[in-house]
Amino acid sequence: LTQHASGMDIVGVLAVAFWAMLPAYVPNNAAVLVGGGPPIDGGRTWNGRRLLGDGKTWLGTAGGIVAGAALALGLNTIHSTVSDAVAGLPEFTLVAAITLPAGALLGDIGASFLKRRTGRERGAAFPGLDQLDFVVGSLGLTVVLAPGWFFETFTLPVLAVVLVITPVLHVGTNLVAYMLSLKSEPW
Ligand code: CTP
Ligand code: K
Ligand code: MG
Repeated sequence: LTQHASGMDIVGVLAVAFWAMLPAYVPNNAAVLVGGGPPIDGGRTWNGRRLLGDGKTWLGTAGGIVAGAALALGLNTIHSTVSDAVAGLPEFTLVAAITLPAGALLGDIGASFLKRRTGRERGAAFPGLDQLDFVVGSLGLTVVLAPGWFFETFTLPVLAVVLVITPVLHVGTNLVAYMLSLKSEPW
């Protein structure tokens, strides 16, 4: 296969962005599947509203982190094979394999906190925040705890592509989950 000696073409940038973010994309969907049981906030309220709400559970959070980390380590095992076709795909360090999904769910939890503070009930939409909370969380936690891996992987073009494809993928997967009756709202 031909590969340009200098720079990476747009397909390469897209591939790196998607590959690197997969462990951050999966946890929210995994949480939908395994979520349930005691909520993280234990039912506590603040100014008459739930701290986070029943939609943020220990089980969903743990399941999402395990799913995302397992995916990252799974991608590592096929890395050498896939690298023959696509150059520049990163291998996940153990720390990045954990911070990507954990940060994604932290961002989602932070968004729920903001939703409750702004009077939105569980499941209410918060356009913009819904699509980007987990990107900010996963990239934020990763840049802090795995800065070397972060800057090696997320060059400016890759970061730009992540910010464009993430909302699109988020809207698409949630719509599919809704149509499959896995999720009660299409966002
Ligand atoms: N979920 C969970 N734990 C998490 C995140 C999600 O158990 N940390 C599960 C819950 O069953 C949740 C569902 O996944 O209802 C959908 O997730 P999400 O849309 O993020 O939660 P909402 O129910 O919409 O709640 P909120 O308004 O607080 O975002
Ligand atoms: K959410
Ligand atoms: Mg929701």
